[in-house]
Amino acid sequence: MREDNDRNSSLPGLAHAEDLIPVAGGGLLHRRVFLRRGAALAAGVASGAALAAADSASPADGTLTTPPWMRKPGLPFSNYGRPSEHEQVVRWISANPAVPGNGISWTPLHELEGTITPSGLHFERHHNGVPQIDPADHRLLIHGMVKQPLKYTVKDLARYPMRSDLIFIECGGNSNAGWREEPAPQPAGFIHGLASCSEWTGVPLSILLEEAGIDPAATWMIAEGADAIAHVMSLPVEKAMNDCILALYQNGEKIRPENGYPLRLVAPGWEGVLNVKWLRRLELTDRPVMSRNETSRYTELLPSGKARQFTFWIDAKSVIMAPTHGMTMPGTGYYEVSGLAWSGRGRVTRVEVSADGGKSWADAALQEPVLPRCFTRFRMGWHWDGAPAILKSRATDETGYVQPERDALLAERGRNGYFHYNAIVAWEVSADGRVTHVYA
Ligand SMILES: Nc1nc2c(c(=O)[nH]1)N[C@H]1C(S)=C(S)[C@@H](COP(=O)(O)O)O[C@H]1N2
Ligand SMILES: [Mo]
Repeated sequence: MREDNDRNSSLPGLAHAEDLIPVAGGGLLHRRVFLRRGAALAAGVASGAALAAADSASPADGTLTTPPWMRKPGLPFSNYGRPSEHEQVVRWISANPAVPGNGISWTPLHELEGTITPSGLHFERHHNGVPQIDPADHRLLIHGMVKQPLKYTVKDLARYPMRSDLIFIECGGNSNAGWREEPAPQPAGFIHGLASCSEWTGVPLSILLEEAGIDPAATWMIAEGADAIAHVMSLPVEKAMNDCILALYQNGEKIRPENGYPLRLVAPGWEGVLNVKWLRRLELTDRPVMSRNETSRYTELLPSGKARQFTFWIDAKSVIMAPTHGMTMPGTGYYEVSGLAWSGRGRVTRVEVSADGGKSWADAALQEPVLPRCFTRFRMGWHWDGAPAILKSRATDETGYVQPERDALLAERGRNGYFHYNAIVAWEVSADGRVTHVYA
């Protein structure tokens, strides 16, 4: 988050810049501020210190000192790059020590920018650990209700036509702390970071299914992974033929072992559990397999006594990533409120932000490109005057679906929920600048 250096500063030029007139309660500014350079400068957004101020990197005469790293050649080349040693951005692991290999690690979404998740920070959800697969000994079998069963090596698959899609994957259990009575005292990524966004490249599944020849009576496809639990999930054939990818690459390089090396099913817009990692078998059938993860898990018992099952789709969600729980605002003045929005059903068409707990809303700027089933970055100018505020964001997708308030979601789904929580998230900013997760 960018901020004003100067405590209690007003925004110079505000009176002359129409773009900086507040557009909603609590000091939200017009989104055009981000689309016009001139307006941002007029607002005095730049926070560079005055030239006369001396600090460890520059004397008072307006010159710069020569730092040690300019006095000798730098390090040699490296075969594989790593983040700077000054950056310690890591996944947060919450694994069950009683069940080896079962657990999760969270993407620190609040510490990242843009929309692409670095591969080494993609969230992880394993039911039985990461299998150490030698690609030479890995096969994909397509069988069941097909004209001819087919078996592929990884090298065979690499010869087929490929496509790339920027796609988020989100666990159906993401954000499930929202079902608890008390708001989880965690920053955004450690409540909502079982969602990550990558460029996935691989073979469109329809090509291979056509090659095998699907029996018209087959309505389901059962996908199995090569991990010790042999994770299995059922998908309708229609989805398999429509847009599923057999991914070999993630962000330009071979998929990381923890995300499914050497081969994973990507089911765009559908919940994470269907994106079977370490894929080894696709069986065409006329009924779902009724595995644990599509019966006792990733389903929810509704107040009516019926359970939601095979819900598949990820509904629209948005979360403000900056500021987030645990931060302290360094002072009043100008801030950029920024976050991520996504929907499994297509493009995000609108994200509104509120600084007064939802009494008034203003449209945030959506950063281009806005792609279907991909993270969308939103940004909103905010002048914080030091009064207590409650920040919220609300996403709408191209189907017209609007992200619900928490009360509305609880009223619809009841209190047995554990999965598929997508309600509006609220961060309270108190007068001393502390930011806290609240239900409001
Ligand atoms: N073979 C296999 N595939 C799997 C799983 C698994 O444990 N084994 N976990 C599923 C779940 S519940 C999710 S949310 C996603 C997580 O994908 P990621 O670890 O690449 O983020 O993978 C899915 N595919
Ligand atoms: Mo999941």
